Amino acid sequence: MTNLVEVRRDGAIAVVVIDNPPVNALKHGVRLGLMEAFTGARNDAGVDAIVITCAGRTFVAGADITEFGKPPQPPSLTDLIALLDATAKPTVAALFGTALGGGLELALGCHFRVAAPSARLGQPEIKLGLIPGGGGTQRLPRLVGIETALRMIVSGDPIRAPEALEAGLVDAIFEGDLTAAAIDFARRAVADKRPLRRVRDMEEKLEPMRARPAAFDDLAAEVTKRARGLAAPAAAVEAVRWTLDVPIGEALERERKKFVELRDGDQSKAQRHIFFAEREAAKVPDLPATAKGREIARAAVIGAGTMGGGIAMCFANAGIPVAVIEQGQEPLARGLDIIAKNYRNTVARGGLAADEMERRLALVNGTTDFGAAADADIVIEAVFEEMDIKKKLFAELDRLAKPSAVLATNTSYLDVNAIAQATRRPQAVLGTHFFSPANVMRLLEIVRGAATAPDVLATAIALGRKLGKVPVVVGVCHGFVGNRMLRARSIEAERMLLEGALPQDVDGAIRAFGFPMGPFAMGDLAGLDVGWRIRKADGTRAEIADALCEAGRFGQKTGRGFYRYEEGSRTPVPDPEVESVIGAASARHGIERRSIAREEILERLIFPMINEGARILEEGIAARPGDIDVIWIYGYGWPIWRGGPMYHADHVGLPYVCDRLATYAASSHDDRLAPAPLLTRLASQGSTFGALKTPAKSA
Ligand code: T1G
Repeated sequence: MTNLVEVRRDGAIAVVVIDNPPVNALKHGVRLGLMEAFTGARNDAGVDAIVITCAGRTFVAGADITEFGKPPQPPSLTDLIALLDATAKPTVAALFGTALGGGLELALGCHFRVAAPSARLGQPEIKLGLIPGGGGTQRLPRLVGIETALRMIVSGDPIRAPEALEAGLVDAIFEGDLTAAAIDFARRAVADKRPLRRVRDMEEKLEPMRARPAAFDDLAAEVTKRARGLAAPAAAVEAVRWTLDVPIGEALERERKKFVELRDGDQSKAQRHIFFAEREAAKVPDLPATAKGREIARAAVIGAGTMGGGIAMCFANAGIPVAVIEQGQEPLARGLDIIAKNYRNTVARGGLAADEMERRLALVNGTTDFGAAADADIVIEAVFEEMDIKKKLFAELDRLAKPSAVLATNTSYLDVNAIAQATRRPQAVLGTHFFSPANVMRLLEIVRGAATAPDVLATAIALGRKLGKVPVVVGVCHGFVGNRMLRARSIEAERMLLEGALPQDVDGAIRAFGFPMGPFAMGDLAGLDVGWRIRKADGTRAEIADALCEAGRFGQKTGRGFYRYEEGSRTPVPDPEVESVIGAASARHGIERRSIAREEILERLIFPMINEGARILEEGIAARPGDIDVIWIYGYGWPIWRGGPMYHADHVGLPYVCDRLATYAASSHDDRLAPAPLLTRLASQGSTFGALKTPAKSA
């Protein structure tokens, strides 16, 4: 017996315990141990029933993702489940923590499932660009019905034990010692000679949809609405559809085949890269393990504007009381109204219970009394993006906030060190850059100042995770990581307009690549005047965008920007007026306009970003290429199935990226496009960003 699986006897009950921390993933050694344990228990006349459980904090959270892409080693999960299927003794799975993926499928191979009240059960494979590969697409619908199963499999989101009980996924919920309860459940099943039904033989819950197959199409259309570009959701729908009319034996083989196809495909490889990159991003190479985060029991947000309101909702959503401090009653009332409206909309969509909304609203205390920040454990400033205003505010906070408070700025590009120097405690200052809408976007760019103390940094990372964000630590530079790379893209986008492209050409190219929105439509959404004010402040120009702003075209908020918008519509409509503004600008520069191929447009939008990413790694502003990928996926809409800009660069091939950049640098006489030293070096060594050691700066 491997030390990953142990079998204990409790009378005639064999208790099989998996012990593979941290999440009891079904790696090869575990599968070997389970095969031996199940075979032994099945063949042991002294064993009446089998209980399967785990040591540690959770039941099996899935197959071992690190084994994907390596040669498969028997036994497989399907072999284990087939053995359970062939066992004529009651088998009971004791589910606690997160029973996910292959872990839930193992439990679906048992006759009974019992759970702890806090257990969460799900098939998250879709988030890795996969479908369940251990029978989940066939057994789950047989237990909970096709609709519930399809929603679980296509969303990848787990359900809680009470909901699982109601759906028929678990047979009972037990407080207290779950293993003891499972053993007792097994003993009673033996004593009561409970019929041993294999899930694979259960068809009754499939009948309602078999009677109305058209309803399946409607459901499939609804659950795959937001799956643009992703291969796995359509594959999951197809697999679950087999429950309507394909015998389970054949359906399981098809599922396995489709699973392997997706597993070996580019999309899943990219999504698995992000799974691990996201977890790596929270580990700061030089942050001592002794750096413990401070407790955040109360928060304060300065500014009730779009960002301030969204940030306040993050705290309320996490159950942390938050004071929202605004200068005047009128802007405060406006900010609080927007918060309440956002919650009401979520309740109306069924995304939140009304009483939960009331509970969260009660945690938001709006005030014009700056003193309310005095007892906050963290104060986050979200006021106007002007350095003097920020410095004055931080000097005030320095006097007012309690000694242990963390002072954070939500600036999206200003110098955090300069802001920190406006206080006598720069070690307590850092950037917490949320993305709009802050209560929705998952990225939190944590900007580490030169003086930021380790425990202050640890506090922000832990808080980011508590707020349900993906925290990524970056250094101080203009625009940090995301906005700095975005700027490189915007410069090239504007240049292509001068050379011959139109906004819809550029936006069309990047939408086809997988982004939800192109740079010009995004500019119109955010408001062109925002960038205009920044450019005026730092003395830079964007010829066409400036011309549009001078003409009062600020985007959606004025109904005209790079596009025009019908009354009440957010659909960008190409506008001949913009075409003439662009044409005039080309003429002013003596540029003969040409049609630019979509592939060139895409390369000129993405390769300068990759190049800037390489500089960011050289300067140590980001510790790993994976951090940059996570930032672009969770903050800027980079399609997850393409793994992020640095992963994509490796996928395309660094020598090609270098070559194209050199060509574009020469044709546009822009040295910034010349390949960065790190990029050139890796390309010449035949190496990749993926192979870079952490931190990349010293690699
Ligand atoms: N395989 C390998 N490593 C895993 C893992 C897995 N399935 N899950 C987690 N880890 C590592 C993770 O990288 C981290 O490592 C540590 O465990 C703690 O994780 C056939 C094929 C369970 C909700 O998709 O969602 O089954 O950074 O930091 O926040 O159909 O981990 O410490 O070195 O995330 O408490 C399906 C993936 C697989 C679940 C816990 N299962 N895991 O969250 O801890 S595909 C999943 C999670 C499958 C079958 C198919 C979360 C968690 P390190 P963590 P956490």
